[in-house]
Amino acid sequence: MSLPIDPEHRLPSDFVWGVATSAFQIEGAAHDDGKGESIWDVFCRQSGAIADGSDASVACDHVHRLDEDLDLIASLGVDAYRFSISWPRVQPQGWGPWSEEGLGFYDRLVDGLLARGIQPFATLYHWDLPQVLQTQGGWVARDTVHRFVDYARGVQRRLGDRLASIATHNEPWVIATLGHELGIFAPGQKSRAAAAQVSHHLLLSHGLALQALRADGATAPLGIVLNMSPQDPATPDPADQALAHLQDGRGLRWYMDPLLRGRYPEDVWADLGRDAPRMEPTDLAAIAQPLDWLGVNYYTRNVSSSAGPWDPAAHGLPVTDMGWEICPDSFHALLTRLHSDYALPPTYITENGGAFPDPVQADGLVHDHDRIDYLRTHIAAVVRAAQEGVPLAGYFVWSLMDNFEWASGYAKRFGIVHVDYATLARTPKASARAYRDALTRWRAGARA
Ligand code: PNW
Repeated sequence: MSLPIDPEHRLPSDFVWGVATSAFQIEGAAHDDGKGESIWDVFCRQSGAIADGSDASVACDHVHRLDEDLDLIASLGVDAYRFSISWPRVQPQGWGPWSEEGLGFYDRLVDGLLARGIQPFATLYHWDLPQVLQTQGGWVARDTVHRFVDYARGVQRRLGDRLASIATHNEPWVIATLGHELGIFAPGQKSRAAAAQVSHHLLLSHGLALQALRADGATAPLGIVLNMSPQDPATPDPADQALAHLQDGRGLRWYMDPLLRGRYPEDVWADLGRDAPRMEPTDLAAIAQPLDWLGVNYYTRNVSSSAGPWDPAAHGLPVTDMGWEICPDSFHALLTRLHSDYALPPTYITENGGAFPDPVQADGLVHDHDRIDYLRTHIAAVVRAAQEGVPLAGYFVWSLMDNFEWASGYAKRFGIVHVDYATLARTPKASARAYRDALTRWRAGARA
């Protein structure tokens, strides 16, 4: 079985194919020399926070298996590897002294990628805030914005000349909404006002970091990664339509409008009422720094129903193991909509993939045909959008390997490489081979 990525010059010949991970989800080595605790280390100890009661102190033990994992990435034939840097591993208290052990780890990761001809795409913040900063108010506190800018400058000083790309934040909506409004992700707060303030501070820290890194002579292209789900009304009923529009405002326009147009969407601001964020007069201009690139993470669409939560499985629609509807047409619709509504910079699909049960078969292999199908149809949506003029520059599969899926623990598997958590053995699934073969064929066609 293969992924028929059509190679007929429909994508730029420098289109970047990659795989993605994040630090907390794979690294382990949570208590290694010099590393500080993150809010996720603490959150995992809260009873009931993680579905299987697990934590990520070992995870995939990536820190201690770096060379093996570098060879694994190289074996996939990808152009690029997207990873994140653990702030408390390199700056244990979130400010002040740096950890040489921590910085040295990322030095070896970046050099190991470059030695194998793989472009390092680094994300500065994929949710693991140093716990010391949380005790001082976390992202609700404006001070954290300045701590983040200092951290970004330190990383750039040490690694910047060797990175192919730097993202400030991964999915500010998830941090704000799941972490501070719904309380199902770290730090587990439940306040709409706190969430709104956090979203503003994340955007502001992004903009100020871009200014600072550019002033420091950054050479790597700078961007931000947003998660996006199209919002479809459950019925033509005006109440459902209005809800879908508001959900789109909260999830997509709330981030895209300040980044690309220098203002928050009025309808969402008005809906927040007294919960709207406090800001200073120059904040919006700071947020709207020119982006060298935009990252889009897509998994599913959302259906808005004024009658309450809408479950795709209950409507007979195909879903992944997360219960998320499999909907490649919505992916294509999202990309063309972004292109018509905004002046997009070069845009990368920084995450796309699916969780599936993935039983190991009698032959010891994982024949994950569901995942191959998911990747095939979603990559086809990307190719179609690119052909229609959407400025797409690359695509990253989530994820390189099975890992700690946040509040779901280890039960949900997104990897194209299987991880046996008893032995930590890595075994490429059928999807890994299909992806590699597709890239090989695409390159042959792109050169022709
Ligand atoms: C993203 N939602 O998280 C993250 O960037 C990854 O770290 C994660 O493993 C992956 O997607 C799969 O979950 C999300 O509920 C988590 O809308 C939740 C949502 C979206 C993205």
